[in-house]
Amino acid sequence: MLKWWQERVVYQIWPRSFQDSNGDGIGDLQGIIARLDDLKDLGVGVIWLSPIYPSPNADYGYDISDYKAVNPEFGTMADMEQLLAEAAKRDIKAVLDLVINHTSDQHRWFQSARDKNSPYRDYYIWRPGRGGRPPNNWMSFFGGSAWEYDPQSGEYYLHLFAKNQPDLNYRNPKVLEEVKDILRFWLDKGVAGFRCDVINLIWKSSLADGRRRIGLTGLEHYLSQEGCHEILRTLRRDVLSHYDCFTVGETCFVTPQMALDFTLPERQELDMVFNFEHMGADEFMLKWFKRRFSPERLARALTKWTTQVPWNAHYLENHDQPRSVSRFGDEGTYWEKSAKLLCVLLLTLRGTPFIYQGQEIGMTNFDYTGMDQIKDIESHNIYNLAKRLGIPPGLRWKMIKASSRDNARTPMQWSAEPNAGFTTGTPWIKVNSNYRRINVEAQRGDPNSIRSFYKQMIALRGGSEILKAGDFQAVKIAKNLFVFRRSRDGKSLLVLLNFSPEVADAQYGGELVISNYDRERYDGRLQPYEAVVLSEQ
Ligand code: TEU
Ligand code: CA
Repeated sequence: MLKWWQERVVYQIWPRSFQDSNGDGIGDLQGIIARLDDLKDLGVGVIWLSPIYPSPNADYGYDISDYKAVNPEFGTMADMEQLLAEAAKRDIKAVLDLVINHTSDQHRWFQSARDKNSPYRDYYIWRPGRGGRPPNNWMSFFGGSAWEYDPQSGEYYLHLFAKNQPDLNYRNPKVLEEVKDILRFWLDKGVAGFRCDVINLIWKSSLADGRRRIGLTGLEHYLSQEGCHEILRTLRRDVLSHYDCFTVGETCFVTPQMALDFTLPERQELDMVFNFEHMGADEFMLKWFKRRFSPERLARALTKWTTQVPWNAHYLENHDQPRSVSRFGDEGTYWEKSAKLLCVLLLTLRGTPFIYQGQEIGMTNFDYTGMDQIKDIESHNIYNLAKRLGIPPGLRWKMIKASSRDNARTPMQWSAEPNAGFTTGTPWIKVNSNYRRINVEAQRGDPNSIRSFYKQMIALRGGSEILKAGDFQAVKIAKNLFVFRRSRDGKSLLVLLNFSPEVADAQYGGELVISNYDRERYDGRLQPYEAVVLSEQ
């Protein structure tokens, strides 16, 4: 018997860029409320809100300065309570982002902790330097050392991400009690679960120097450590198990075995995790080093995870990743077909599908021309690091243009009105100029639109025990062809995906269930970027 968070499709909202309701150019909670009918119409069963808490916006909400309040830029606690009520009226559950590896450096705990005698000192990880240098050789996810010197207290503090995001110290039991309190605060308001930010990094087994590696020196001391499992079991036992809720871990560098250790029901830790392996299908080592997209690599990663881990959280894009149609599909001739192909892939894999705002209308990477338009701290840090390393400006910009998180953070495109109907004011970040062509209004009433196809596929999945609960088996993985079978109770569906602009020979039999092309029956040849689902009975 499936749980509700396995039956439903999740829609991720990055509030700052979703819908502005008061003309200040920043998305907000009343804006989300105004769009709930759109999401209901799409067939969404859960919304995941990226952080809605007060934040100085060093990392746009992932640096939290108060865990039990609402960012005044987004609205009030009354707005949040109204949002939860309005979503519930539409049978849409809401989950929040739980960011407990670190707080903002503006959180009152940290501000107090800068005093060595503060009771909050040990909420964070402080160490003296070594000969005027950081306590160890660990590197930050956002480039540079993972330590920042604080002159006020004469020591360094650890930050795996930006220096504005000091890591919490889970060796201090008070920190875990604070987290339990935060969970209860929101669960008592009716929140139905949490997406747990970098949750597999929260326990640092040692602060010893790390083995030298490209990028994240030190990773082996904090990646998916046993202490992290103990914390998750405690949170589940003491809080989460008392509510009808789910948790999905964002677990970078996770392996299938680690995922099993986090998510097998008998482990009583997380319900599912996001992995990143398929995101490497167009990357070389690091996300900043692009290589030609390989559909075969994408298919192999998805097959590996879907066969080795019983239940996955599947996604193709989010607020950290470039747009999937630009990356794994085609922005030109086959924009619509390839967006629909990616829709079929996401909604026919075994696991909970996560759709990111704008993916349902085929929003593309940004059309920015320079760093002055970029807001993301990660992009600026990497750009400056590349500059220090002597990488020429043209190549630096090419890296940012292809991989910047701002590709996913341009305002949601609702209509062809100014600023794509996102705001009546000046948007906090530039709207993609293609909004007149790509927007919800243009697609809502068009039965052949990408949005209409998402609506169809969400309904198809919702009505199919085979797609929701059926077994998965890869049938063929070739250069541009991915064929897999979903089966249950003697019935099966075959999914055929052609990731190329060429016609592909794919001789498989079955009754046509759906294609992203207009056809009555399947003839054994996939058109460019064609996706076909066949019923084999
Ligand atoms: O991201 C964690 C993470 O792995 C990032 O390094 C991410 O993979 C990278 O930015 C991709 O380019 C989470 C949040 O999703 C991200 O928005 C936050 O910046 C980060 O944690 C720190 O909270
Ligand atoms: Ca606003």
